[in-house]
Amino acid sequence: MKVAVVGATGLVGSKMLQVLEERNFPVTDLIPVASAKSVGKEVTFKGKAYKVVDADTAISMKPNVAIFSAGGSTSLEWAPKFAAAGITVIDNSSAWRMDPSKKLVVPEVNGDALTPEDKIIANPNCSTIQMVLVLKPLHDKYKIKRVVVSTYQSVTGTGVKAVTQMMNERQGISGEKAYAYEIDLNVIPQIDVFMDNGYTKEEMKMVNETKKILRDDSVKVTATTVRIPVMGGHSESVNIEFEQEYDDAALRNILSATPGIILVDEPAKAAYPMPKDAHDKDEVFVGRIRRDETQEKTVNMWIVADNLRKGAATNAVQIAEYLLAKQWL
Ligand code: 2RA
Repeated sequence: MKVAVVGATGLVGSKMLQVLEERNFPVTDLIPVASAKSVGKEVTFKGKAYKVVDADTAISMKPNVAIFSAGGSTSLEWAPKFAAAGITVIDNSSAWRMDPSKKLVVPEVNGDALTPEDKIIANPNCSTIQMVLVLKPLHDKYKIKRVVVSTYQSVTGTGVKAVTQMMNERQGISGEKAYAYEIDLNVIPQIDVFMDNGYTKEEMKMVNETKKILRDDSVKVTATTVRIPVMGGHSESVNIEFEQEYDDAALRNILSATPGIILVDEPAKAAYPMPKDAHDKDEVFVGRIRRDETQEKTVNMWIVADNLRKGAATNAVQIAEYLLAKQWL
């Protein structure tokens, strides 16, 4: 299997290489792709060095699949060119997510929406992925009426520049800024730009992508997304109101029986999910499950996942695995 990774030198791109290797995806030839300034550099994959090439060269090398994490503008320009050459694109940017002709996929949730004709497939936003994996089995059982989510998002979601800013501030070193404000010892209640409705793009991604992935526009979602100075992953406080009454034990059993979810929920032992424990793991961790005592048919919970893995690289590779299993690659 010839696999191109577009954006191979970035934070998510290099995580994609790590995940492809860890999961033994049958890569016979890796094609790392990056911008002109990185062409000629080398990346290591399965102990072998591969030279970074540009997008045109990558197309000429005829990969079976191209996994993109290179930003929206690069995806808008190049994904159609890869697809036109018969190459299946799995794109981690937001460029195609809300395009009605493109599938937005978390394999465990709506992988069945995929067809062999899908040549550009969108990987959802990291904060959406970890939430919908939890929402889906509960929606199937109790029908979700409304979701209120507040996120606590790692600086790794922004990229290397943000991680460097945080570490510089922590060490009292001045340097390049990814954010308008200090991030260390601070929180920034803005991720991406503000829309006319007063919500940020990140918040509206969670609203709109959740409906698309659950294939149910009746699910109401409202979100507040916040950047915090941590590394290991994104955390989310989620309040879910159901149409039907739920049973506490049954809800826990449903979640613990769902592939990809690990319950960490023993208050008596102060056991709950934290980014430091989710770091570099593919699962979504759920804890602090408790009935909302202010409203019937409503539950609170805390959801944590590594945003670079299940939130990006692993989900994208799992889409490729799904297509491979169907023999569509
Ligand atoms: C973030 N979800 O955390 C966005 C993009 N990765 O910044």
